[in-house]
Amino acid sequence: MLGLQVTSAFLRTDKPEKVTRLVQDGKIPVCVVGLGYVGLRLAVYFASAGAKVVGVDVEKAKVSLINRGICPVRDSSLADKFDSVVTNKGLRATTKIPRDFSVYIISVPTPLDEDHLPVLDHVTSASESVAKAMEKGCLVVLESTVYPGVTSKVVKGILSKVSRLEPGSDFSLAYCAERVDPGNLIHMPDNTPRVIGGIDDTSGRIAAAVYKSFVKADTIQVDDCEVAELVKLVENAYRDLNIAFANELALACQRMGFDIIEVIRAASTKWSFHAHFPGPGVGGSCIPVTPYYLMKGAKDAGAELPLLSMARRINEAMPGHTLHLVSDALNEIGKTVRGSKIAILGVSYKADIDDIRGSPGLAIGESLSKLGAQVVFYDPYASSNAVTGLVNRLDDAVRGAECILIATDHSLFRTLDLKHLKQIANDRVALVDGRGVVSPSLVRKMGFAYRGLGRAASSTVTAR
Ligand code: SAJ
Repeated sequence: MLGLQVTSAFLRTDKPEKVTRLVQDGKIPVCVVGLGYVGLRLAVYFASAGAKVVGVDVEKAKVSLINRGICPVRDSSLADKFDSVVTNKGLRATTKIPRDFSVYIISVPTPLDEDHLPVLDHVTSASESVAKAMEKGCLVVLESTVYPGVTSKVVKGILSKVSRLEPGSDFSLAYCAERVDPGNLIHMPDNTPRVIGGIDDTSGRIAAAVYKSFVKADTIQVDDCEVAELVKLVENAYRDLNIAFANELALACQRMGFDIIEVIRAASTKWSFHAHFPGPGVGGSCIPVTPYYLMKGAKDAGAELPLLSMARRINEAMPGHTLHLVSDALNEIGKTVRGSKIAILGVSYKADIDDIRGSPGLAIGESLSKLGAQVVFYDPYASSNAVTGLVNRLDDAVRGAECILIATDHSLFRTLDLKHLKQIANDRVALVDGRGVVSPSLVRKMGFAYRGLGRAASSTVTAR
């Protein structure tokens, strides 16, 4: 590994393309702090571009899995690259932040507390650990989703205080938001543009050069860290707003006698309509959280974002609306929630991944259990040690059930053998589709009592 003085010379003064090449040649080593869904993917992509990468995580079990060549997350879009970088030793994991690395990238969780206020504890503690390990001439990048000012005030303050190095002249500091969509096989880290902002122009340029070692798409350098931090919040808040619009429309369509899925599909034939669909809740650790970071940043500056908080209220109410559909459908077959067996298909927060953080299915299941239902979960992506009441076989979940609730739009739930499920369920059975994945007319024809989020309770013609 090049001595730090040399790399720091490259890092601060040399042509950016040299930095890119040195990263790819393994001469500028990269340390990724935090190996969650985002950090692990980042470490793997840097390593697959040739970089020497050390991944750091507080979870010993995760570190040992990675060093044994076992990917700790089930994500089809990561599996192959992970195997190749671990076999050729491009990626090593540890619990201790290595000293005198040229590049440290912090990618740790930024959750909310019970009052929906941002929690920066992981960011501050990671910054302290990096500050103790870093030397003159290095680059530090924050990837975690934060509100404007965290990089240039909170992180910069900790790094300079603890390392006693001068930001800018002694080390570079930038913000580069992660743009990861777990399970997405189209938008991958190497073909997704990245927005980068530095505490100064040089920091931004160097950070862009480091990311170019694996990012083949554009690296867009914006004015400073604050702009880059705000861009990330805007991207995700935009999504939360549009999901709320789809959810609000869905509730109206149920009453107006329309099928929201048909309406949105048809509307999305217009060039300026970006389709979002209703769901039983907005899960994950990004979309439901980001709007609160944006509201906090705005509020600190005396600005209000009422539309965002309204959207959050709409989305946070969707598990309740879905529960109502279950109760309504059960009533149609002369049953109540209390005493009914309810099979919930899907605990992952979104299709075709194993992440259950903020899972709408689990939230609804918990409420149904409290109302006296016998709730059983089935999800081919989830593991039974993470979910109580999860069964490994679909038939075991559905056998004797009075209600089937589809809570996640896993691809395989679009081709369920409904005829078979009808045969093994209770003789009178309801099916509630929270994701618009089954055909209402087909389900009704099979004799299910059907309810669909955003779809009229009975056939659309009679309801209008
Ligand atoms: N959802 C809906 N209706 C929709 C889209 C999503 O109800 O039309 C629900 C999902 O089921 C899920 C939640 O919202 O429960 C979040 O869905 P998501 O696809 O946005 O999932 P995330 O959290 O993985 O979002 C990621 C984000 N990446 C990160 O910041 C980590 C976000 O940047 C992307 O916009 C998003 O993927 C994407 O575009 O797919």
